[in-house]
Amino acid sequence: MLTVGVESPTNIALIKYWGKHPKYEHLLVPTKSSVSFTIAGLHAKTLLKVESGKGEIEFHLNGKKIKETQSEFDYVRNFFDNISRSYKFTKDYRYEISSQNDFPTASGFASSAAGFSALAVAFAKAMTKLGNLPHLNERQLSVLARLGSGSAARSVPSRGGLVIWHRGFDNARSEAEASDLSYAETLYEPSYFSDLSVIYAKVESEQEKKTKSRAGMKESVRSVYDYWQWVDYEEKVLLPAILAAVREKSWGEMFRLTKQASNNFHAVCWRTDPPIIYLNDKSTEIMSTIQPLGYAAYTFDAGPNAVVFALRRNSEEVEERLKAIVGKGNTYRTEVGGGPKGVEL
Ligand code: 2P0
Repeated sequence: MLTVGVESPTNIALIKYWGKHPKYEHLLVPTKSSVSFTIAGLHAKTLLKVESGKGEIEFHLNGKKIKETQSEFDYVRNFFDNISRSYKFTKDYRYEISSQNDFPTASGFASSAAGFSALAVAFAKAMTKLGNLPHLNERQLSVLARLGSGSAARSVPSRGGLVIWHRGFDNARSEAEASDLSYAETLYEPSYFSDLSVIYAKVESEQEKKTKSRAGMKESVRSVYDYWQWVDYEEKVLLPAILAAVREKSWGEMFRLTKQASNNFHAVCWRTDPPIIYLNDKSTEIMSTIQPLGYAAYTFDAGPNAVVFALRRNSEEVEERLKAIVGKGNTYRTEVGGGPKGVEL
């Protein structure tokens, strides 16, 4: 038996991924490119044990065995089915996966991005050791992680920092090319963002039920009447504008555009039929508190918790404002961080 361990960070998007291209849906190729910060201190640690078998999977998440009937198991099974199309040898092994999120409870986040990034990197390492695969480069690894969960592609680049995930399909002449061209890479390393802090604000209670991203984005692509106009605007205007602001270290402009991108994403969710409403009263209170500040930005994903970026010199004050809304134990301050690492066994 061979065991490989990988620790991988989560990421938070400034320009969101929300929808798969209908032609390449099974390959998790997105309708548009997205941009994210890799986050320090929020990791998934995954141990992968591999032995001869027939593609069997055993999956433990945070110390609990996940049953084959649970949706988390489906995601993992889909991942192995997906990669077995390219790598036939995948089905010659049995896999035991133990994944542990070391996310502070105060962050309110449990993301599939960190977990699938760690699993994809661990799988590739194991298969290289077993002689089935050559050493994969980061681009190939991020494609592999994407086949587990789209946003996981952005957690793979080893330098972390600000990462772009290219939608890729524009220049593709085949399905295989569309898949190979849709990868993530670091644009700026974490040290470039030493002026910035990242603050998580947990709003949701544990039992809140929400629409899962995978199902929600499918409904948005199907039913939002101007979905493709939004995609076009983000791809051609908003994304390049955010990258220009980062290049110039115009943080105020980056904050302004980040808020706009988050609002646009939630507007798309609202206009989905039936509507998807991820934000609650506390989320909108955070929006109205942070919106006027030139030195901070909020962004929200598929849930009511906020991630706030702020100038480091203002970050204590911003965290105090957030504490006044969500309560003292519900914020977590961190920074932009690096990519995945091997775990010593
Ligand atoms: C993002 N989200 O860019 C966006 C913003 C949620 C809101 O990526 O179906 O779990 O596994 O590819 O990666 C969540 O979607 O979906 C997500 P799948 P995923 O971070």
